[in-house]
Amino acid sequence: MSNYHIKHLEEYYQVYRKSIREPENFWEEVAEEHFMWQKKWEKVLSWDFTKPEVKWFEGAQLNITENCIDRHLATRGNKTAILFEPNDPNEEAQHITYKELSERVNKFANVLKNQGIGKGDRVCIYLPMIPELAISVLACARIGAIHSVVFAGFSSTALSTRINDSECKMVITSDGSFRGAKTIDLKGIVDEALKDTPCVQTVLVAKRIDSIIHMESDRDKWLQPLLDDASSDCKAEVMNAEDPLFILYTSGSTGMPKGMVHTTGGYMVYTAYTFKNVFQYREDDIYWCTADIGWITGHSYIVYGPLANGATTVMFEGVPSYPDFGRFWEIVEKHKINQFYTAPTAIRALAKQGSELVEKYDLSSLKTLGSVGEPINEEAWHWYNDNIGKKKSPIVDTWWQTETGGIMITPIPFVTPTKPTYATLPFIGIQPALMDENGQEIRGNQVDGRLCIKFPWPSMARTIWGNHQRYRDTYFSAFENKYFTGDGALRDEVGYYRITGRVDDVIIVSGHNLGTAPIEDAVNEHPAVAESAIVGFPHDVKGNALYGYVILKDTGESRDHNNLRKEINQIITEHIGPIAKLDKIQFTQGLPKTRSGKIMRRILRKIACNDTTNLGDTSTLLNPEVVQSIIDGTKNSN
Ligand code: 6R9
Repeated sequence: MSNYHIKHLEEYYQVYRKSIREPENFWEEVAEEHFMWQKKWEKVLSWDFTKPEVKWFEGAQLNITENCIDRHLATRGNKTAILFEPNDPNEEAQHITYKELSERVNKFANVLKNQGIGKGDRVCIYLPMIPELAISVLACARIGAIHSVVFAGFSSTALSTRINDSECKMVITSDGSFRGAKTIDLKGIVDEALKDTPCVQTVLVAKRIDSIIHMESDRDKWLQPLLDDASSDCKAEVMNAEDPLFILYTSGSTGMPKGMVHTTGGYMVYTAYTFKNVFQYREDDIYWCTADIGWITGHSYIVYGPLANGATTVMFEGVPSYPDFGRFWEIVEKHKINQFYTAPTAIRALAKQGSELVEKYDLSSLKTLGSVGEPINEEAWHWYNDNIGKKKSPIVDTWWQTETGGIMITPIPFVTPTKPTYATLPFIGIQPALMDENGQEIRGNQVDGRLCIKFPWPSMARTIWGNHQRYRDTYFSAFENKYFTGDGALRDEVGYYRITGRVDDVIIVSGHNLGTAPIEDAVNEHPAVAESAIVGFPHDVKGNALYGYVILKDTGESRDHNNLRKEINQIITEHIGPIAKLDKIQFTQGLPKTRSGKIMRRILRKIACNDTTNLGDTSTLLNPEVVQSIIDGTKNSN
């Protein structure tokens, strides 16, 4: 038990050291004490990063849903497992107990079986944030089918690419979805996507918005009548620890998304263990992660990690701006949220609205705040800390990736002293390394380099679906015997890590390495600036120069752009040095963003280089229309 829940800094260092010196003993103890296995492993770990091949708990047998559901029934049967908060605040929230979850997952699992789905088959799930999403994920896991959740904001083209890549036999969707004041015709998007997906035999359709939709005979089936007829008893399929649990696509440097494959045993152990510690979850807490289950954050920290701990996890269907920008805080008050986990992009959007809407609500239940997805800039960090956490709830800035399956570098609340914009210390069992351009590890503190991980951890992705070579090339070829994250990081004088942004975003100006994130931080310090993105463009003398895209706060008054440019560069000079000054600044209304809120720098880079002939695939952007307006605005950059 002692290793499972870390309570102070000294204990963190102790447990950390043990996890590094004897990783196998360490993870074996965690796995043994806290999970339900049908058969124990023969070997805790075997690995070879040159192939690469990693196996955890080889020979063990289990089913993750027995760990997430069945084993809680005796003691937590009537406890809420999933608390569903609908898009419309006037629609009643649903409290789904562990007992009810068990029945619903079993029924759903039997429906899948009755429709011919078995172990190893791929099932694509394209659903909004409604209970059926979590339930269908768990139903697949129950019978050993591999789920591939596609975020329900992706277009039909993106959906069909993903369905075909992993040859899904079935698609689970809904008639439509609610998103703020809008309704979205999800089934229409699926119909479009399925025009060219010969692998799909069946489409199950959940009813959410009660719209009239086209049902393709022989292919499309309403879910509810099938559930009504199904038994609520479904034996959990026996899975090997290394059997695939799911595929989740992440975008890469080429147009083809990478289907990251996660396996069962190690993923379960690591997501459960990180959840417990990173959020300091206690038995009666109500935990809310605002991500969508379509992303890795939702897989690991809405579904699997919380449920494996018998937690109450909130699923929110809506958006932060509906019916107004106070919605998140209204929900915190309504459900007395104890842990709140969101993304910097949401924090910045909410901060832009001021603090009036925050002050209307009682946020005193909050104990821990989390951030994930991109570096959190200093201004956003302080706003979050001051206005939401009231300076008493620690912010856990959690760095990790779809590929890592679970949180890798993070403070542990009430254990690790936080520092704005720092993800702080490696989590238990994680061995980061900073590398220089010549492939050498940089030792000591107050250094920066490319962030690698030099030892396997249980929840790492094992391959890219159907393309092991690409897995090797992308992650294991840049640095010998190390997993390369693609991110840059610095380690400060006490050993805290700060993620400085994707290494592909590092720009070398006059021989100096400049990360875009710290420059953006500096620009965002200007009181008139809402958001910014920095890219490099070629320069005769310096090699590269810096181009800044800047969104101004909407104050209603007009500002002198040339003065602003001077002031922004003055702040950069103060924060980083004159070397980081921007050669060009373009004021814009928006920035091209991926659906998970990341700025698409690739596009901005091309525009800055005046190379707009081939911008690549912009169809998966949240706001494709913004691209043309930025191109049109380049003539006003200076
Ligand atoms: C979980 C998730 C992964 C990339 C990652 C990094 C960035 C995520 C971060 C962060 C700085 C943090 N990132 N968390 N950068 N600080 N706390 O977001 O997975 O969508 O695969 O993105 O996101 O660049 O490499 P994913």
